[in-house]
Amino acid sequence: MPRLYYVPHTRASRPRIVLEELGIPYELVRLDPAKAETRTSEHLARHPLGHVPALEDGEVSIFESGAICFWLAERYGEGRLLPPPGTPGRALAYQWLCFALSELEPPLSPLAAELKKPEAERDPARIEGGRARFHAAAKAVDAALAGRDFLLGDELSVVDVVVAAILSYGKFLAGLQGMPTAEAYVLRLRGRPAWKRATAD
Ligand SMILES: N[C@@H](CCC(=O)N[C@@H](CS)C(=O)NCC(=O)O)C(=O)O
Repeated sequence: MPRLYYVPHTRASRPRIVLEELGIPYELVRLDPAKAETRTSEHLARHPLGHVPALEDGEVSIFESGAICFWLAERYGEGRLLPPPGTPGRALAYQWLCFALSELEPPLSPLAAELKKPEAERDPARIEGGRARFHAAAKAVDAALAGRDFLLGDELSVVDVVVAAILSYGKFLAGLQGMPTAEAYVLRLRGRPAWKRATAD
């Protein structure tokens, strides 16, 4: 049974949503960063930076939320959640995963760090720049979703989980003004029973 090392309200929610979408049994190991449980030697052996998520699944021990989501779909999806390897659909899945992790997500951590500061200490140019970078990438997703329910077409895939999770956080930090399709997509994904179960506690 896959074992997911997990902290709520973090990137570890992505593979948990995928596990819930798959409907397979899994073990959830909750770690508390406030008690340094992500910095024990055991956890550092699973993840060199002591982050979550990390997954153990038989002989497989991997980290990185995107890689874990892809592995789970390939191993347990039985044709769901990812197009077969070597198809145009799989090529698009790689494209959107890489886009999500290298274009859509990177502006958000510096933006969140800036917004955490007391208002008088914030740098408005950094906030504006971070929001503009996020919006440029989010607009590409908004355009790609025109006329389709999911990024790869009519069926949910793991890239929707990763992209919608990032868009959801970005919506909180920067809004999705002028992107009604992306906004509706985030709300639709967040309303799925699997998403609700995975993020309820
Ligand atoms: N690129 C990694 C990022 C992992 C990451 O930054 N995890 C954060 C939570 S979102 C974490 O583990 N924080 C707790 C800690 O460092 O103790 C992924 O997508 O899995």
